[in-house]
Amino acid sequence: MQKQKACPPQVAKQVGREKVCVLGLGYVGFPLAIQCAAKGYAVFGYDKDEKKLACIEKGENIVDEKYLEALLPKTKINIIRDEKEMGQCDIFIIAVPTPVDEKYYPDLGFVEAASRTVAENMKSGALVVVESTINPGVCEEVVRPIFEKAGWKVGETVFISHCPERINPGDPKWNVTNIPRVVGSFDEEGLEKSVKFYESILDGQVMPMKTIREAEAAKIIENSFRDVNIAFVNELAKSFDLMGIDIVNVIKGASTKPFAFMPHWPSRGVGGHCIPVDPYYLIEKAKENDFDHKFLRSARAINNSMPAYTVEVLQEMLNQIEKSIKGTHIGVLGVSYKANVGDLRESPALKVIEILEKHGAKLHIFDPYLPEHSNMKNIEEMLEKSESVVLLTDHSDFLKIKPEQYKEKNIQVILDGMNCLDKEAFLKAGLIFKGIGR
Ligand code: SAJ
Repeated sequence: MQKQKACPPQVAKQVGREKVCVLGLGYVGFPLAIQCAAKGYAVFGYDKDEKKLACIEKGENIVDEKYLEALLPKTKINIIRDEKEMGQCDIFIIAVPTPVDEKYYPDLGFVEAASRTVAENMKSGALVVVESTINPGVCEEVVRPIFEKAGWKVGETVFISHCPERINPGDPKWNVTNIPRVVGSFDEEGLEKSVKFYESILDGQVMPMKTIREAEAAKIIENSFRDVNIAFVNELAKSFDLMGIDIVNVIKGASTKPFAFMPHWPSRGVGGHCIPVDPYYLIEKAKENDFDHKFLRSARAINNSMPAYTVEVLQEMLNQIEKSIKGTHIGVLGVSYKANVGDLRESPALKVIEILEKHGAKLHIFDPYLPEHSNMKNIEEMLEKSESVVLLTDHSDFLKIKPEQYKEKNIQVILDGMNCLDKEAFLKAGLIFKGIGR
């Protein structure tokens, strides 16, 4: 009898390994899919954006994460365009956006749609993990009913968990391969399956929570914690501006305390898809119990007031040279909400730009990461055309511009909306220089 040919190891490994389907291939889902493939899972990706799918099929790194470059060549994401193909998968990760609408109400539409797609196409016994940021109760009140309506029995023919994403875009140290996670489920078996899965793909702690609501709440308080701490220093910045105290130096001083102090920094405002959004999930959910998160609401109001405050500060600076915003050529450095990435979501820079335009400023905008939102080709052109400059994003390139470069273009007023420039050097050069709270 002919000897059975042994499968070469790489094929043998593929036979029988679990299949993971990631729904939502953005800054959360794409790195996760790559990491699962790197750890030996057969990975399938599902997304509504055909352009994104085409790039992934070409093996492109569709997010600005350097650490993925090394993983990409040896991984493969099989794109699913026909939802029925999901029937082969053992694990589903839902990593779709959970934005807030114009009234700051949580928009769970994407999570509901993804849950329905899985519920209609999965096979019995699959594990479904929601990674999208959701408020406490969503898995119980929104996700679970969708699966039960499709005939699945939670804890028997479907296992549902929540493992909140903790991706920090552009972070050189923490990423999907090593960020510790919390995970909660409706039942012991679902929890076990989830902990086993996450321990198999990441080198970091995976903490099982007692309930799925605890897992939902953990993420919300992580980001609300950040929002209120930023609001704390933003309020101090306004107060210390009136007292002539440099808040940044004060925070640096306070940071020498080796315990019980965690520095946050005032700025032109709080942007991004997490920090300014997540607290509203809690604020809105608590209303169902007639509870008013006054503190969270005040923090949101303070942070939302910073773009207007930034313009007020600029107005005072221009007045020192008998100018007003109206008709003045103002250079804007940065549009992105965060340094060294091109991301406009909830960007405070957009709000500052809107107010400056309303005041009749002539804006010369440059963001190297967002050329389509710039009307200047580079820093030189912006300096050439501007009479004053406001920095709104602390991109590394902007920190290299020397005070002399502003001076030689007769730019006298520089507002550092991110407190990232060398204040002393600008003052020494005889420029009118202010930050936010300094
Ligand atoms: N900001 C301040 N002052 C600060 C810190 C941030 O004004 O002291 C502003 C930033 O300019 C930005 C916004 O707040 O506009 C958000 O900044 P961020 O550093 O929090 O950046 P994000 O939105 O990428 O937040 C992510 C979050 N990660 C997840 O939700 C998984 C957040 O939890 C992290 O704490 C954060 O990264 C981080 O630590 O960098």
